[in-house]
Amino acid sequence: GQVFHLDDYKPTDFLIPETQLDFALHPERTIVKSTLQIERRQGIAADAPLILDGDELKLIDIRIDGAAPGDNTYVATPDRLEIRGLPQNGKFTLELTTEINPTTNRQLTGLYRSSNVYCTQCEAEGFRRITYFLDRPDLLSIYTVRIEAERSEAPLLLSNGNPKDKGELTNGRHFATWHDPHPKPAYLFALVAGDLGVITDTFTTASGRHVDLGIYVEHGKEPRALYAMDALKRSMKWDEEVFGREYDLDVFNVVAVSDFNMGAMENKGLNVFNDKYVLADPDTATDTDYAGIEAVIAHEYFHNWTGNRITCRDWFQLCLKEGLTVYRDHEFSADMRSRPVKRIAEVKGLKAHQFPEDAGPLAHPVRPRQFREINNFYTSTVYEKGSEVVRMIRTILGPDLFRKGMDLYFERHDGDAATIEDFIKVFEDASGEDLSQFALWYDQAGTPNLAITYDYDQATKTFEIEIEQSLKATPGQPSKKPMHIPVQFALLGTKGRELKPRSAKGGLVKDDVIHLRKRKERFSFSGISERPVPSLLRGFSAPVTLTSELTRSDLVFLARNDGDEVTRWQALTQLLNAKLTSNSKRVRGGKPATIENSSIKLLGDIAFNPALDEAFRALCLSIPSESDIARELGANIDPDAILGSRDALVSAVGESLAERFAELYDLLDHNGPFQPDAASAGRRALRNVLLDYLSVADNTPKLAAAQFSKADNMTDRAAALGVLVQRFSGSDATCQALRSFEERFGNDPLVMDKWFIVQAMQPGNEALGKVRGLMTHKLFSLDNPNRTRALIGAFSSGNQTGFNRADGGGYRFFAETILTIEKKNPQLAARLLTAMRSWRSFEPVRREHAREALATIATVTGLSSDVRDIVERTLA
Ligand code: B3K
Ligand code: ZN
Repeated sequence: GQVFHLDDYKPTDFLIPETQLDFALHPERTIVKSTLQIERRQGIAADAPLILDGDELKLIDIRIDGAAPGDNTYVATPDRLEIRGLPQNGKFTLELTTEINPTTNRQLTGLYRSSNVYCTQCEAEGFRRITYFLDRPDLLSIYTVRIEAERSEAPLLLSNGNPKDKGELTNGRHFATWHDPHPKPAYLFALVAGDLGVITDTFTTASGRHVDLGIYVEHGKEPRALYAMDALKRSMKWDEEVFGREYDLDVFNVVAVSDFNMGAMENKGLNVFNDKYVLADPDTATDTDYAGIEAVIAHEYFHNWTGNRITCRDWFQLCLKEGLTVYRDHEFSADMRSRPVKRIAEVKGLKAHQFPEDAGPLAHPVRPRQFREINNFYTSTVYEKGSEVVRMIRTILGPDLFRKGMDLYFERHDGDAATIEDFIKVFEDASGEDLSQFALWYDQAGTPNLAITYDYDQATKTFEIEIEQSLKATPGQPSKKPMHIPVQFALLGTKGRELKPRSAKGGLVKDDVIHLRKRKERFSFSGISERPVPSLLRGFSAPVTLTSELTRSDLVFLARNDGDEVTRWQALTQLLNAKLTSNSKRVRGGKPATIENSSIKLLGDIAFNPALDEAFRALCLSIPSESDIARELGANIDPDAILGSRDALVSAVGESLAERFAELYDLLDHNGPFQPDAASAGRRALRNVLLDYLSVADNTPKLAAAQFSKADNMTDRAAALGVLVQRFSGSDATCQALRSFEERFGNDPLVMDKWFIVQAMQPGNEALGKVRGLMTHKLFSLDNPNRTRALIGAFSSGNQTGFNRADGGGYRFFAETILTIEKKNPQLAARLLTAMRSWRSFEPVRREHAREALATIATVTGLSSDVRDIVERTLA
């Protein structure tokens, strides 16, 4: 396939200031007529051809200034339209008519039907599947859209912008016209038509604009959209208060559809959502679902400024809108919930997804310089690491200069298709700082490691920290330059008191931030009255790993006393990881796991400390997952040994603390109706982690079965079902719970995804047979991304022992299934396939099975560019 390079960027020869689209909707034969006002750019030769993008298109009619062009002046293929001999003055009207089939479109990009609802997904390059166009993000146009459909089939007709006109036609058809006054790139175009229920509300902006809000869902599901509406209004208000950004249209609509490749899409004024990120009520949604809805609603809304008003010049700049918007939605959730708990969750997510991506064959910079398939670059590096980079700018400049830079960004670039250079420049101009070294964060792939050593001199009361940064080679980047890394820190004395240095020498230190800029640097702090324990990388101030010479007792000290919850949690995690990895090696060598009483005591003291937030206690008690342990080990991974090591710790802690855990479990039981707020969610999280310890300690499904049947909300029900399947698969209690769940929710596929997921995650060799069996379930379909992710995605990316079976059966099944999915939905198949990116870190037997499975995919001819790109980079 073709490789695209950032360095090849060239503006278009032509502009399209105005676009008029007329849709005559039909399930199999939709006619699209587009009328484009085209202008040749200044300085472009008069004989320059106009070359438009297409994808599986059929051209029915073409006119230039109303007349049919001569046959030899244009060439139309399904993926391209080239026109020569254009009017000399370079200004003309191009009318194109194409025919498309929304029903057979199973790749879910362009115009398709989901449960009889017509909807579109155009980012990144889906608009070209609707009509021929300059389908690139730097081509901005003002759109007017007229939609015509059968009223009985589609009483609802939506597009971007403001509603202009509507009316009845003959033969039971009707129409609506929409106009979006804000110039936008084609990827933000959207159309939705169908028969849906709605909830409405209003929002008045700070400057008094009245906005009508609508959330459209399947009939009967309206009450389940109320939380999303609440989250939307809070997002609109927050963006005014924190970033000074107001909404800019008369309407804002959100539509939930059940077949969607990702979470949601920020189309101007008409966000289209995966129903998973809209629908919630206590009976069907977990606390995690509520938090996800709040975050994704906010994310898509925030794109209105960071993405839509200011878009990307080209797709290499994707992190310009995605990293920044993730940063904004993280800040929003932190303000709505508990900031430290939210931050720890982000750090866990980053380490679980982005660090392995950066450490494996798919590693790429936050701003890649080349790609074969852009859809494979909507990654956690672009999104989550991209957000970390923005967060570091704030840490380096401080909140006031950061806000000044953001204000300048909005002022200077409103209406632009911008670049990362533009973004960095606003912060340089606002602060006077030189960020050129910092900009390497956008260019260098991989997770830097900081190796840290300390030295305390009692006589001079001086504490020294030496930090050496290193960054391993990644694909295409053999050697790396030192980066500017902000390390937020404190020096802790007895009982965790912060010792304030009188002065700092050596490298640059400003307030509580060490600015590491050389490969190796020393920072020396005077006036330190006692030997301190350093608390480093507070708030996880940079996406790096640390190797420090902190002793076990230093870590225990930090886990008990650090005033920063993130470093406190990090110290505990580091302690547990050391134990879990050494035990994994013991178990693999046939030796029993060992556990010190001091670790158990530490966990108990955290669990029973009423001064700590319950959500924080839950995070501490959820010991590192099997994949966390695998990542710590890094090589020669044996998932069965890891599971043995982890279970040994859970059962030792559970057994030692059983009585007091049981008391706390009862104490945390709630009275009164379910509330989705952060404090209530934290209490449930703590109680549900105790359920696992207690069940393992007792070795009976009784408590989980009781919780399952008593539960009045999905969080507690799903947690109990998880314990039953993880710990007691095959027991009567587990089978009965699975049956009762299916009876109750069997007509709601979205809820049944939880039932598929929990079974796909059952540890051990039986999981594969389970998954194969569930693929024949009447609700299961490889056509639907949510179902596919629930079963195949959870199995391959969440089930360490079941998927990575020693006999390779999991990999062979997966390869086969990927090839089936690929024929319908290449984007989904490619995304799922990234589950195999860490194949080289397994022990030799599994590694060889994994390589063979990947090779069977790679040898298939006619693979989609999506899957070909992933499989080849994974094997490279
Ligand atoms: N911008 C979309 C992602 C589109 C993915 C295209 N393959 C959702 C988001 O990040 O908000
Ligand atoms: Zn986004």
